Amino acid sequence: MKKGSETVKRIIFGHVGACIILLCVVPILFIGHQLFWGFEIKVDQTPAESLEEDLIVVGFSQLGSESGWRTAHTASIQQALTKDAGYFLIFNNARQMQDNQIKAIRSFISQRVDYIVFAPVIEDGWDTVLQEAKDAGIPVIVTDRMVNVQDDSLYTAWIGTDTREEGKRAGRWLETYLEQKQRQTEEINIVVLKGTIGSTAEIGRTKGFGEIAAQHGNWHILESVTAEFTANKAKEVMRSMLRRYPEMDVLISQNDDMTMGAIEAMQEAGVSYGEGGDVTVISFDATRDALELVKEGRINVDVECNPVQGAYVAEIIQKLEDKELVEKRYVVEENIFTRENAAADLGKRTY
Ligand code: GZL
Ligand code: ZN
Repeated sequence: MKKGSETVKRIIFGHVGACIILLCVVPILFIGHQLFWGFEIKVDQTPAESLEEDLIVVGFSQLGSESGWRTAHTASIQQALTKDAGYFLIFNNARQMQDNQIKAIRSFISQRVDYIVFAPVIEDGWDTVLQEAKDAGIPVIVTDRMVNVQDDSLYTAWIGTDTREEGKRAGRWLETYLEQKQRQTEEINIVVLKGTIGSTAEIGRTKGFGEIAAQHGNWHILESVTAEFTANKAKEVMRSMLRRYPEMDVLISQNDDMTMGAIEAMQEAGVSYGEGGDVTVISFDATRDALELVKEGRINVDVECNPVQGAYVAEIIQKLEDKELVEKRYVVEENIFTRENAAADLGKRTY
């Protein structure tokens, strides 16, 4: 076989081969890239096409998918902002990183969405990007956690929960519980698993519980450590705290996912917990899985944080569409669950 034709053959097959690979690889890379950045690609429609159907285009920046509560919150927004209800929803999961949320909001601005909805992972650091949204004339609706901005005209409305009240409810429950057990004068050793530092839930629950704890000289918070609202991190942190604080009496865990992780660590260490156990367990969120443990007495009390906020978001958007005034703050209803009332609620709970 002549050298030339050999080379030609190599080039042809090489070239054709490269094209085939490119045709296969490029789309996979594109989809992979989009999925990595958490953009859900709606291949059936582009925002432009959606405009013909007169859909309201909403960019939703969700902070992450760290907990059962978060999953329920996301579902609530997606179930409210459906195409049948007149919306084209662009969803982004920021994986608990503020930079990803800022990138997503900038992308929504460049796509000229009608509204931006976002759950800020922490309270600080939003002034610049929210000013860009305001300059672009795009209303911003904050949901779940709060933003700490100089100028509160940078967002149109906030829907969320009163996390400071949640913290106080936990403290007041502990007061009552200790009185019932005739332990109100005992030295009570407390450890705290905190959520994401600087998030509204962490700030509020820490502050609220702290205000009640400050009224009891015999309550000692031995240590407060963040486990980022995740079960895995909480198991790791709790293992270490169990070794360092064998005298632990109370665990305050700022969400149910961390509580599940902490319970695994206590089971592993042979430490008794819940009703009649050495460690009294106080949790937040009141998700379905956790309420099952409340019913069994393995979690003593669960302070609800209500993730069902989608209907509020839709109501606010509709009012804005009709040029009506909207409230600045919408606080959703929530409860506190113990063995006495957990079972009754489990039947109708959607998360
Ligand atoms: C509370 C919310 C918190 C939940 C956690 O408003 O921001 O984030 O308590 C979730 O489960 O991760
Ligand atoms: Zn004790």
